[in-house]
Parts: sequence; structure tokens; C-alpha cells
Amino acid sequence: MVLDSNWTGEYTRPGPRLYPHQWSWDSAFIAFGYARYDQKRAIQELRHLFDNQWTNGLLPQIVFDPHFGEYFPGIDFWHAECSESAVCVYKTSGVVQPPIHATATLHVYRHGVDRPGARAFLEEAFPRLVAWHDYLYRERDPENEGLVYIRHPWESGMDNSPLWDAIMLRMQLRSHEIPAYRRVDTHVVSPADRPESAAYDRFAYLVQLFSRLNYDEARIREDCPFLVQDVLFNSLLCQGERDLAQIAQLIGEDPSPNEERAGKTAGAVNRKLWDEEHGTYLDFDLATGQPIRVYAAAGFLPLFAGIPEEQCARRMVERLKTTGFDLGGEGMIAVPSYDPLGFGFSPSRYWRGPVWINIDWLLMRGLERYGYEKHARGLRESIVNLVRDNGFYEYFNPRTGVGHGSDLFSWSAALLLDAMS
Ligand code: 2M8
Repeated sequence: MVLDSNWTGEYTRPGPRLYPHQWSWDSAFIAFGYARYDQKRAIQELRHLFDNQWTNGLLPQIVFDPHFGEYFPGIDFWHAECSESAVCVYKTSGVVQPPIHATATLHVYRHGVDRPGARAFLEEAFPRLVAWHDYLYRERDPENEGLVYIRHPWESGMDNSPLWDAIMLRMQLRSHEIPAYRRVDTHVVSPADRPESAAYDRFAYLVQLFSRLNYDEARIREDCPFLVQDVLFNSLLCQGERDLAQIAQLIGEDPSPNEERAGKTAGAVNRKLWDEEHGTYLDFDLATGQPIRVYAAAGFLPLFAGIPEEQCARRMVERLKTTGFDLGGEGMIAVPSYDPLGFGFSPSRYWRGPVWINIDWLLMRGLERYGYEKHARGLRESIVNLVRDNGFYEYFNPRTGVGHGSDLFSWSAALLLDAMS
């Protein structure tokens, strides 16, 4: 019912009022759910996103739907005309989101009941996915390290996480540098659930910078104060490359370039982002040349991509159990997005500690992958109970389970369907 009510006929809104357009990684998560019962919609969901890919391969964070105006930043703020392609009637934003699309595409194929249709979609999606990953490695990995950077908190998907606090603090803006804008989000849900206006000033500043530099990545790289090699983003890219290799094999293409890239990224994540002292992974700030010593749940998500060696995985599970994340304990309803004992924690503010279903779903799959069946089952039960008792919210207080943000949130529904299938 949640997915039906958010389905527009062409794509699925993440949430009915707060998020009326199409979001990139939401659509991929949503496709995981549709794949379990409606192959046609799963394909339509992804296809609509791919149809709005830029000619340079960039897969946009938002595809705007002209039927819905109420969202900031809207089409006009971005000045990011999407490709010259004749089929492109929509316009898009000019940033990206974590690359979980190849993984979603392979999942749709595996669960497709109509087998010829499933294969035809693989063939259709393959060049789009290759162009998307090529864009990331070409434009976002200038040193050819195997790690790509993000250049806006929105690109992480975890927009207001304490991960970004030090960079945001460093961004000393003068009043003329803050663009004029009017937020919509704080009129739709409680302002106490959403980022502060100082964060939005910086979000808007970065967008204006990209637009002024005409989305020229080489120039952005020189001027942008936010350049981060993010653990979650690179882990999903690594898994995406593994899945692209599988797709290549299934349709008779050469899988080796994707296998190589997956291996290179996995190696780089282990070499550069592993924190030996604490037994988890840390983001890396390219502006300071230092790791970002902030402990968010995303630091455990290389498990999803099979990146850590067994012994590191064991240390990570130990850490999940013995810190504020409280995996398998009684203190938290499910695994919070940020350590409740951490300085930047809030149980109800956006990405600063609440439980998010997508993060716990990725962690659950990662734990399964490494054979931590009991913990994976426990986490599955926790998120199912959480949603059953509190509703299909966007995120939840990890201590009380109270829902926050948008109600009738699509990925909460879709990933629950997948987790229960
Ligand atoms: C949130 O982000 C958007 C901007 O992209 C917003 O706050 O307006 C994040 O939770 C992001 O991960 C998600 O994709 C988006 C739509 O659900 O909402």
C-alpha cells in the first residue's frame, strides 16, 4: 500500500509530501522491494532513472517531476539541464547518490518471473551502469587510487551526519556567499527532525558553486571545500562492480574490467580507510589529507561488499556489540545510524543517530554474508518489529522506536518486503 500510494505511474516518490520527485538511491532500494512481487514496476523504476542519466554518465540524485513544485532546491536552483537526449523531458539535480544501482538491477534479474524480460532489461541496463561507474572512476578518482570522492553531503545519502560536522564548521561563509533560498522541508515535517539552517546554508552554497563552475569536475575539484572518500559510497561501488561483472557474464560481455575495478576498490578501502585502532572503517577528508574520526554505522558497511578479511569482520562485529551501537543487546531497538555514545548524537534528528531501515538492511545483508546468522536474524526481527509497531516512517528513535520525518516512506516498505521474503 505504501509503495502503491507513492507510485506516480513512472517512478515512486520516496515520501508523499517531503520528497515528491525521484531520488536515485531510493529508487534502487525501492526496486529491491518491487523485485519481490512486481517485476514490471521494478524495471520501470530503474529505467526512469537511467533515462535521465547525463551524457557524461552522471546518474543524478534527483529527477524532478514538473507536476510537483514544492521542494527545495528545485529545478531552477541547479541550472543543470539534463543531457541533450531527446527523450529527456525531466530535469535533474547536479549531484549523485551512492551507487547501489547495479546491485539492484542484478537483484531484479534474479527474482524476475518473466525470464526473457529479465534478461532484456539486463542488456538494456548494462551500458547505462557501465557509463555511470565509468563516470565515477574517471571524474571522481583523479589519482587513480580505486577510491572515488563525493563533493556534497547529499552525495553520501546521510546528509546531516556528524561525519560532516568538521568540514561544515570549516566552511566559514560570508553573508554574500549564502544564496537566497526558502526551505520547504521544515513546513512539511517538524523542524526539530531536520538539519539546522546553518547546514542548509552550506548545502546551498555548494550547489551554487557547482552551478557557477558549470558542473566542470576538474574546476570543482580545485575549489570545492567538501571532497571526501566515503566508506559507504565506495563499498557500494565495489559491490556494484562485482555485480556488473556478473551482469556482463550473463549477457556475454567481458567481466574482467569490472572484476579488476572491484578488486582495486576493495584493496584501497582496506588500505586507506581501515582504522586498525578501533576496528572499523573511516572516511577520508581529501582537503586535510586526514581520516574523519567519526564513528557512524556506515563504517561497518564494507561488510555488505565482502571487503574486510574474516579477522577484521570479527573485530567489527565485536565493536558493534560493545559500543553504543549495541548489536544484539537490549539497549537499542535496532542499530542506530551513529553511536549513541558519540558527541554528535541525537535520537531524533536526521542522520545523527536514528535508526534508518536502509542502513540496517545493508548491515543485515553484510552480517549474513560473513556467516553471522544469529545477528543478522536478530537485526531482521528488530526492523520488522520496529516498522510493525511504529509505522512506515523515514527513521526512528533508537531507544523508543518513535517514528520521525516522512510517514509512508517508500524504502522502509520496500526493504522490509525484501527482508521478509
Ligand atoms: C534525504 O535527502 C534529501 C536530499 O537528497 C533531503 O533531505 O531533502 C536523505 O535521507 C537521502 O538519503 C534520501 O535519498 C532523500 C530522499 O529519501 O532524503
